[in-house]
Amino acid sequence: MGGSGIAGVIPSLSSVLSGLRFTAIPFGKVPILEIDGVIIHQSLAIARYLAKENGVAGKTPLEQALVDAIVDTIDDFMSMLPWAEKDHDVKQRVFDDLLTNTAPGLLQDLEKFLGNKNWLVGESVTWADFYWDVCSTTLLSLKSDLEDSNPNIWVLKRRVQALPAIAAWIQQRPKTIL
Ligand SMILES: N[C@@H](CCC(=O)N[C@@H](CS)C(=O)NCC(=O)O)C(=O)O
Repeated sequence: MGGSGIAGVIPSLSSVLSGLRFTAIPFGKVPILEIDGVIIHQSLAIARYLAKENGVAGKTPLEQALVDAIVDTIDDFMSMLPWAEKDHDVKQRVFDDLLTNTAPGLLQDLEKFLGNKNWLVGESVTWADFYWDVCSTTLLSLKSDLEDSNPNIWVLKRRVQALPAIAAWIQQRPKTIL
């Protein structure tokens, strides 16, 4: 800031934005969730908090550890995808490679972990199942033939989407174009 006249007393846009960045968005990234004036950042920390609050984090500490492990396993793969790569050709090549050569192994491992169970962990739905549903929707939008093998994890996806609250949300949520 600085200068004389009106320009000297009105803060510049950039100083307002940088102020917002460090007060409202502590680490400068979204998503964030504010609970009673406390801001939580990091999507998985937010999801885990909401899961605990709503009884879908796993019934025991052991189940919760398995839920976290599955979420982190799926997230490891989703984070390898170079979403922010600016070079279109490089981005396309890395996406193709990961979806063709790496994703099938992950899906096979998830299929094995799920086995014939109804849910990934425990006897009822957890946020690991929700996370699988969300991430697999993205994966299918990028490579639809991933659905051609590992049938049980796709049945699980449909099971999650058939839950009344999830089905209602799918009807009303905004459409996202990748
Ligand atoms: N690991 C973080 C990643 C957060 C993140 O990278 N958010 C992006 C949007 S998807 C962002 O806010 N970018 C703004 C920036 O980097 O300035 C999470 O899962 O919340």
